Amino acid sequence: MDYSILLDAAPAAADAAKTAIDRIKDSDPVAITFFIGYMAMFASAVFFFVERGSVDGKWKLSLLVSGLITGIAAVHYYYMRDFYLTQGDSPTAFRYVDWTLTVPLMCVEFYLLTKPFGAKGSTLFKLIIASLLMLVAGYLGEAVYKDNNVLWGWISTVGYLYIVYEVFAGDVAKLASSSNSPALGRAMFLLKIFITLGWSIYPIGYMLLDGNLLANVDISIDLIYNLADAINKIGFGLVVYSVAVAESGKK
Ligand SMILES: *C/C=C(C)/C=C/C=C(C)/C=C/C1=C(C)CCCC1(C)C
Repeated sequence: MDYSILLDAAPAAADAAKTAIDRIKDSDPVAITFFIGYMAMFASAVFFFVERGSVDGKWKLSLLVSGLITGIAAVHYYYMRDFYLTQGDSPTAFRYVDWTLTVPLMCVEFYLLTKPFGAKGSTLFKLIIASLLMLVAGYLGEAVYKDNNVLWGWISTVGYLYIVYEVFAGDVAKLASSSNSPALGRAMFLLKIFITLGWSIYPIGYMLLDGNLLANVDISIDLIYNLADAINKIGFGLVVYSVAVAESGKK
């Protein structure tokens, strides 16, 4: 048995471990946001699961979905944090696996908000298809056809704009305007803010890719994505939580 390969590998492994510790020691902001993201997602998931007990019937499902979104993200942040620390590179595949699970769940969340006012399953279906187009195209541009990331970014944007359209003028908007609950009205207003401002942080991050509009700006794409995830997953979860509490008459 030839053990020399192990001896060769040992210093490399030690190096990788050292860089991980060095990154934290050097207060690498990206590494720190992966840590904070992990803990914040985890804590939010616990919060949403536990708070299910304090809201009325139909809102329990909404809080369960919020808990799943942040819980799934917590698991991915655990791996992304590790990947970033040891490889010093963007965990693009983990990132997109996470989004592919959590973005459709966010669409379920929008659907559940408008369901009491007659939202149809077909609306949910359209939102999920649009979000998948957005994410698959984004992944192809970011990981597979990097040289053509601008083109794939535009294709992805078509999916994104369709979701914006649904929320502002399509089915989701029509239903929300037919409700007379002030709490739901407020939630729908905030939903629009999250979809237009909160979600637009992602394409801005994407523009940092080589050859894209902001390629010369010296910011880590992960810093932008981590910030956006915290705002959108935890922030929107809290919006749903506040409607749920208000509608449960337990303010
Ligand atoms: C929890 C994760 C969320 C809410 C992720 C949302 C992601 C987007 C809205 C991504 C959008 C993109 C574009 C509109 C164009 C460029 C490629 C993407 C995938 C970054």
